[in-house]
Amino acid sequence: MNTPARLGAYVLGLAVVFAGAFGVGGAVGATGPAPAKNGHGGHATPSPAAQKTEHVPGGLQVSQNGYTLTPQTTTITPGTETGFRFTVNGPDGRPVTAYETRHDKKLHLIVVSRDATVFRHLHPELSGEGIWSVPLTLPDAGAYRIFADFAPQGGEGLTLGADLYAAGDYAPRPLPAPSRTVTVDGYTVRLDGTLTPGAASRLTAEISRDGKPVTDLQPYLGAYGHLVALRVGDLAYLHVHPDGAPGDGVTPAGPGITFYAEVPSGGDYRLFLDFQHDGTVHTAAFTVRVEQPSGAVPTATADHGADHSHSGH
Ligand SMILES: [Cu+2]
Repeated sequence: MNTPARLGAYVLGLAVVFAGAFGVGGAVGATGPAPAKNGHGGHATPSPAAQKTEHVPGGLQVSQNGYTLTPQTTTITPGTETGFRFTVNGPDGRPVTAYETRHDKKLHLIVVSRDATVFRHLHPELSGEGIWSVPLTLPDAGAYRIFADFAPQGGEGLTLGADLYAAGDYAPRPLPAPSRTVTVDGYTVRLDGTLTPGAASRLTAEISRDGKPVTDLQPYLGAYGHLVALRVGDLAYLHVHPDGAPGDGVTPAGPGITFYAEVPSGGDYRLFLDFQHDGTVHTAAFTVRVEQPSGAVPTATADHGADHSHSGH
């Protein structure tokens, strides 16, 4: 958390999370709308723009690059604490037991309701056999998505997603209206910045309490803030960390936390910001509408056409 290299990794992570499954090995290409392998005389190095169009955002797949998220529990009772267990099975089929530590933890577990209103950010315990477990209580019946954000030892970071169900009568909630200011636990958090599809976009969260800027935020997971962004509709997962880190001599402990985020498309997003103050972690949830630039082809795919729906090609 206190080295330039680590900071670099954060920034690099932005590029990897949404811009690039290309960072995690060639196998990923097969999951996207990849160009025909035999065609075009074997492009050894497709342009970065072309790569961008092929990647699949994190969290949409239960299995990727040989790693599979395997919940041992898929249905729970709402309002009741459940010992939620899962494994990540590696290419050999066995539970992975060795992980890289990233952002202070070996694995980050995010649980979100399908309507993107309920959010949990948990850090399960790992047994020697590779079984992760964590107490989990979900408030309401319905469908949930779990995300395991991790890197196997020596490997690249992955976010795998799986479904989880809380039994009972389900009452879906409408998406909260877009808002740049939210209040949580007596704190007011304002979010500034414009998310632009396909580009690293600067976001700033400013935290105040009782009308006064909070300037003594506490480090949480090696940062002053921790932001998860999910695309509404498919819960594509974007894990973003701030620009700067506690103790680097330049990053203030509030009131502003700066992030760089890259979203893959226009649409609605839910952003969940964790921050720690006075020993407690708080989560501010925003709905952000991202405009697709008018007339813009998402990336440099004009030659092949992003929507050649009926053309015979
Ligand atoms: Cu975490």
